[in-house]
Amino acid sequence: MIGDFSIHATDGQARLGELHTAHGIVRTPAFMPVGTVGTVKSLCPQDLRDAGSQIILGNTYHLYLRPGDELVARRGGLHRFMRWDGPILTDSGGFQVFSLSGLRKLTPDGVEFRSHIDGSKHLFTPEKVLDIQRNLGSDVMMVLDECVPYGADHAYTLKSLDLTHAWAARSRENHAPGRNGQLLFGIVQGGFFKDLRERSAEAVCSMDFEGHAIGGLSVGESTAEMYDLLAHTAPLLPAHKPRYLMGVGKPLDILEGIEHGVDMFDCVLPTRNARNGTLYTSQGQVNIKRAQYREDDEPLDPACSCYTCRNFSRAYLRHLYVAKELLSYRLNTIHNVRFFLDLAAGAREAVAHGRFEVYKARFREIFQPAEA
Ligand code: PRF
Ligand code: ZN
Repeated sequence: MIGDFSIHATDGQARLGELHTAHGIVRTPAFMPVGTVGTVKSLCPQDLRDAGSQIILGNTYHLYLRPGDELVARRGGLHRFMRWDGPILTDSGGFQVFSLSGLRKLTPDGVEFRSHIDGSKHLFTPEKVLDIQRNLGSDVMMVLDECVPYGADHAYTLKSLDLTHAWAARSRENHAPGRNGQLLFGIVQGGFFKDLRERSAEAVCSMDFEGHAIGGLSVGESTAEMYDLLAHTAPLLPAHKPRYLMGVGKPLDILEGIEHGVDMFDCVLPTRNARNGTLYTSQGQVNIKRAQYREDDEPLDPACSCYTCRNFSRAYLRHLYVAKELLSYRLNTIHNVRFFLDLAAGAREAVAHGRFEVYKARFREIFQPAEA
């Protein structure tokens, strides 16, 4: 049944699961490539399938502003519009309003903001962002939340948290479990205060969401601080529902999340870094613009079976990058997305065989020394 989440194996707190959505099953732990405006930048849906993507992420904020969620609805929804027939999760817009738009005003009703595109004024309420996500037709919708900036004090974070919880309650009221086959996930916030994380987990997890996200991490804190809060928060979320760590992260961050029982991840790192020439390989990070690759005829990563690695040399990839050719974006993105999807697939395999610790240790050796 849509919304069912079954766990097939565990290894410590790490889990191997399956989430049933209206557009198919997502095997977890899962990485979701980011397709902000209805495209995972430079890739076709076929590329995403070839790379092994099960589910992709879209953004309410961007699609509402352009081309407009009603226009998308008239085209049959986001799946049909962009020709991706697998599951889609849409973020609520809360985070993007805070990170992208100018001049925001928080009120109990919602958040007023100006478009980063044309400066026009808009209001997001908990109900409005669900209307937008229903127009888009995503499989998993996220509630409106406030991601408090890093460094916010306890008083500010508490006040924000109570607003986020009131919005979560209104969201659940607005979207009954199972409506249109669209799942609704709640978001735990609470900044960098453990008592507030506990308060948030208790409130959000009492609202009968189909899954729970951990928001507010990877916002400028140190890795040690993020791991500390993650370790404290993840076990507070009910084990029988999917857990999603929003906007995280580097390969080691994802493995850390999996180790603490997180099931879903999204991050712009593979796609954004692909476009600036930072590539993830089984031997660590490669900066493809470096002169040492000028006449290097080896594939980018001999251990990778993506289209890029099967067909092209490092010398060619460096040339495309230096010449700012469009194909550079595409070939680099194909590889980086594959790397993150393989990372998650490898984790599933490792959990299934009780070998997750060894799997993680291998990546720690490769990525610990220097990682951007
Ligand atoms: N809230 C929402 N989306 C997000 C975040 C959040 O806290 C983050 C934080 N890493 C990324 N994306 N709604
Ligand atoms: Zn590759």
